[in-house]
Amino acid sequence: MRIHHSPDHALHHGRCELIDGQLQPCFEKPQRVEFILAECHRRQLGEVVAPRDFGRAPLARIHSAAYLDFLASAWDEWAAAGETVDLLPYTWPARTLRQVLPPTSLHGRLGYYSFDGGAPITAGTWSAAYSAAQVALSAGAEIASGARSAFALCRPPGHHAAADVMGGYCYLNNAAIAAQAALDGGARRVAILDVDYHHGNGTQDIFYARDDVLFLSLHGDPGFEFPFFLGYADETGTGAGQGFNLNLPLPAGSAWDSWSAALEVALARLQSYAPDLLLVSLGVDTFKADPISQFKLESDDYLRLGERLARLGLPTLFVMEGGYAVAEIGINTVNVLAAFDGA
Ligand code: Q9C
Ligand code: ZN
Repeated sequence: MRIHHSPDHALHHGRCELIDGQLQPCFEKPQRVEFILAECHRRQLGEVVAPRDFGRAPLARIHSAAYLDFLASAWDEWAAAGETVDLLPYTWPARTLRQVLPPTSLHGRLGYYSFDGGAPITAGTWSAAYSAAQVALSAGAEIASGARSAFALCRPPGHHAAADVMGGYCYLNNAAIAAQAALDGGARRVAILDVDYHHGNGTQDIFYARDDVLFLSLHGDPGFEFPFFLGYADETGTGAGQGFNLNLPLPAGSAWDSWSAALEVALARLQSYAPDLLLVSLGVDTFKADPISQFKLESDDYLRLGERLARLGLPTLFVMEGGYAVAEIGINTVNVLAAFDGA
C-alpha cells in the first residue's frame, strides 16, 4: 500500500511534557516517523507519496475556527513577547473556577484549548499538525478514488484532540478530519476502529451524537490510565448517536489473547454496521516494551491484527497514532500493514 508522508512532521519537536510529576523529554518525537519510514522501505511496503494541500476547509469541518486560529498563531504571539521555550499550558478552567471563556491572555487561551500538559506548542507545531491532517486527507482521497487501502503516516498524532481541545500529544484529529472528508465526498457510513493503547477521547467526543460515524476503541481502562476522564464502557453515544460508540477498556497487562477477544467484539459490531470505509486509528503503544503503556502485545501479534482487518474486506485507511518504543515502532507498524496487504 502507498505511504502518505510529509517531512514537515519534523517541524514539531517538543522539548518536554509534564508526566509523572516531572518535565521529561517528549516521548512523541520525530524519530518515530523516521523508524517507521525506514521499515516501510526495508520491507518494500509501497511508494512514499507527498500529501496534496486541501487547505483549511476540511480541518474546519471538525475543529472550531477559533481553535484553528489559536493553534496557527499561538507560537507567533509567544515569540513576539520574546519567549523561546515551548509553550505548555499549566492552568485549566476546572470546576471551581469562573468560566470567563475564552480568556484573552495567551496562557488563558492555552489552558482553555487544552486538557493536559502533554502537548507543547513549538515554532513548527502548526505546520506539522497541518501537514499531518493533509496526509490523512490525501490517503483518504486515494481510497475515495478506488484504492483498497492507504497508510497515512501522520505525526503529530490526532485521536486525543477534540473540536477545540488539544492534549495527549494531539492537536488536529487527523482521523476525524479524514472521516468527515469521506462523508462529504459521498460515503454514507464510516467506522473508526481505534487500536491505540489510549482511549481516543477526541474522536469519541467529535462523533458522540452521530450515527454516520461508528467509533470503536480498545484501550487501557481509564480507571487506571490516561486520559482518565473518558473511555468507560458505559459511554455508548447520545441522541442520534446512541449505540454508535463502543468502548472496550482492558486491564493493565492485557496480551493478545484478551486483546484479540475484545477486538472480535468490536469487529462484530463493525460488521453489522456495514460501513463504506474503515478507518483504523493505528497506535502501536500496545506493544509490551512501550515506555508509557501497560499492554503486552508482541511484534508478531501485529501481523495477526493486519490479517484479521484484511478479512473484513473493507476499503481501509490506516492513520498513525501513538507508539513510543521507537526501536520497534517500525516493525510493529509495518507488520500490521504488510500483513493486511499480504492477506
Ligand atoms: N504516565 C497517544 O498515544 N501521558 N498519546 C501519559 C503516562 C499522555 C498518549 C502519561 C499519553 C498520551 C497519541
Ligand atoms: Zn496512545
